Amino acid sequence: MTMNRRTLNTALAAAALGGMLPASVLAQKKLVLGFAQVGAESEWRTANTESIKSSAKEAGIELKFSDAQQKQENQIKAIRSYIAQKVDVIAFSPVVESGWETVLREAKAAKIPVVLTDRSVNTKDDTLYVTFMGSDFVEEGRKAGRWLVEKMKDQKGEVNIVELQGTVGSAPAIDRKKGFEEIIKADPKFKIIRSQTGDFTRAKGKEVMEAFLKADGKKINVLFAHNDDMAIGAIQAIEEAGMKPAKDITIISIDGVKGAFEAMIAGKLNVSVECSPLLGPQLMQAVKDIKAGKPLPKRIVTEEGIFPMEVAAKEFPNRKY
Ligand code: GZL
Repeated sequence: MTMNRRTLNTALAAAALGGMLPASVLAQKKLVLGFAQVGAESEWRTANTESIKSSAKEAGIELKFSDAQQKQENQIKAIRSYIAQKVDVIAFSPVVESGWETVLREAKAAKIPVVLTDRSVNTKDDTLYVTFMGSDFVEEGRKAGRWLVEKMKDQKGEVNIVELQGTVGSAPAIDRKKGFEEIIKADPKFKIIRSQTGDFTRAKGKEVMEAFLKADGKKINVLFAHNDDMAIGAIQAIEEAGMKPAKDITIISIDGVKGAFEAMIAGKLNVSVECSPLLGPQLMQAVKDIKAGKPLPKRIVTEEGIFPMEVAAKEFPNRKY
């Protein structure tokens, strides 16, 4: 005879009341996840935070969440507080690649598993984390480079590029630069004439682009921005300098956030390489799998596309972030 869930629950409750089962077994303890977020620096980050919070709720996982305002010391403090609170799992998106081994060793000593999301860390000891889930930033840089090579294939003279880098020392900034340069180095006409960090924010992106324009103005043919927010800031600077974004200066960026689609539909951005922030569901599944003792791959890569302005209007209604 099979019992349905309701009957089973009634029987279990009766057993507990009868003192046969401890109530704690019934009121299954909620899993607790401590998440140390980078900050709120970009549209991408806002969407990433939303994905994590809504997925935790949906999964019935108690989420302890902190915003480090892009400061490593704040992320380390948050991780230490999660260790002290004895959470079940710790997850975080490391603001920069280095400086994590000490705190990760403390988590390991406390037997609290750690999941890296979005960005990875520099460590030789990969027992310090269970898995790293996120994009392949080198491939994102390659996609940007391949799009530019194709776009400029009939261009005879020099192609002068200015680059707005992401946060100094962060995995996306290091790897996107690496992938982009790997592709464009095949043709000497491509020259990166200026490169500086805009820290992934619109404000800094605009400020640095203003300096680039002051120094090289009409000489600039292309802007490669490591994220859409810096590209959107740069677009404002280009317009204020009396030039036409996406026409006088070809603009390539990465993330694929709504603001980028709006800029492409307005004809001010040429292409955005997708970098999905929607890691929440995968993270919650990983938390449950870890607690259920299931093995996880060391690396889980998010699949992503590339969106040139020609397809932006058609694709925009499908965008989830
Ligand atoms: C990439 C993520 C980057 C985004 C930026 O996965 O770490 O950080 O590209 C965000 O928009 O600030």
